[in-house]
Amino acid sequence: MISTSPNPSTIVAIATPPGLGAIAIVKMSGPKSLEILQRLCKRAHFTPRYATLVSIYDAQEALLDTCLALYFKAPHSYTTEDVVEIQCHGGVMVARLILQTCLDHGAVLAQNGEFTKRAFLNGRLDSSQVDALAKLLVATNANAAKVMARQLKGALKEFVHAIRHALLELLASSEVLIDYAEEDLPLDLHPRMQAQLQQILTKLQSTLAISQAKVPHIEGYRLSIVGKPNVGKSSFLNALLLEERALVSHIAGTTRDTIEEVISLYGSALRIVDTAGIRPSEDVIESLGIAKSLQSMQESDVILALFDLSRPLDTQDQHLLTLLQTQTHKTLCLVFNKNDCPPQLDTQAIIDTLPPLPLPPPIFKHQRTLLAPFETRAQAPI
Ligand SMILES: Nc1nc2c(ncn2[C@@H]2O[C@H](COP(=O)(O)OP(=O)(O)O)[C@@H](O)[C@H]2O)c(=O)[nH]1
Ligand SMILES: [Mg+2]
Repeated sequence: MISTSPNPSTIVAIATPPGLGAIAIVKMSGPKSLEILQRLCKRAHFTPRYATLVSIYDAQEALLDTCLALYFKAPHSYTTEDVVEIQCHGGVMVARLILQTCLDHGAVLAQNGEFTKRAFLNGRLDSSQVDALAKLLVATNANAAKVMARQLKGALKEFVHAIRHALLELLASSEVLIDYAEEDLPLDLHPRMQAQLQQILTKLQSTLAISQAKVPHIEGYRLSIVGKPNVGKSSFLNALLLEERALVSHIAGTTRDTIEEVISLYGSALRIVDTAGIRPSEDVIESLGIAKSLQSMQESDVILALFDLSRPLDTQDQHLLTLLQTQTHKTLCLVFNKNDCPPQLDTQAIIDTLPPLPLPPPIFKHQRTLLAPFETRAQAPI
């Protein structure tokens, strides 16, 4: 454990974001927390971990609010110090007045993240938990929030401790092997150690593989809609979003820049990118847009490649197919658009050109539901 200062200050901060709301929370941590609370409320006794209804007064004894106060006695608190939480009425003013009174009574304003810093320095949280907390606070999808909640509760910490413990035991055995090489040691000690080491290695490798597979599940999937100009990419984006987000027109090259939108799908964030139509172009601006389309394709987990069912395969489609052939490690979905028009495209020729498709990520097992809004709309002439 890293030791903290022997005389820590008592820090105070408003823990809730500013703005209109029913409740705001003022939080204190440090040796003077209880004394300051007693002065705020003119009340001597607080039972640790019990909510107490109190009236709070400023230094001039003017009533500020009627609040709920919670006192956590050291070391049974978030920071392991004496901690006080005052739940006052929301809005910006009441919490600010209570904060100011705490400062008047000797507390100092907490730095950003200082409560968690103290929790870490005092051994309440380890670095995996601090990391989880930082990610939990900015989580934008349900999966990320749930994974980080487990990590914050100590799941990763326990796993690391278990591995460390097993490795320390192996270290002890290997020192015995070296120091007492002449003694009558069990004959199978060496192979047993090798087997244990292999077990640890397998566990670490499988955990790493599972964690890597979960990354897009937590951070979200990136999906690019690509195709030649005018094939219906922007229409497809709008159909997925159920809103007219991107401009749609019969003029080729309408979408110059990539357009990104995030939707939440089965608890995961799905970042959908509509791209500029890919074709050989002399136009400087269009070429910049096409370069961004290619980059977006490289960075995506899933590529939705659109083809126009109402026209025969042309050199622009072939150019796209050549590019798609290089994206073997990606999940590729072929979309044959404009199925309301008489078909002219040899779809089997396109499928045969491409390597076998890898399995889609788990989120796309719901593909039918995902495409439902589009299917509904695509049936009507656009
Ligand atoms: N008939 C028909 N026209 C479509 C369909 N999807 C898009 N379009 C039309 O195709 C043209 C180009 O669409 P757009 O989405 O801008 O294509 P993008 O250049 O690939 O983004 C527009 O006139 C659309 O209305 C479809 O499924 N059927
Ligand atoms: Mg477009």
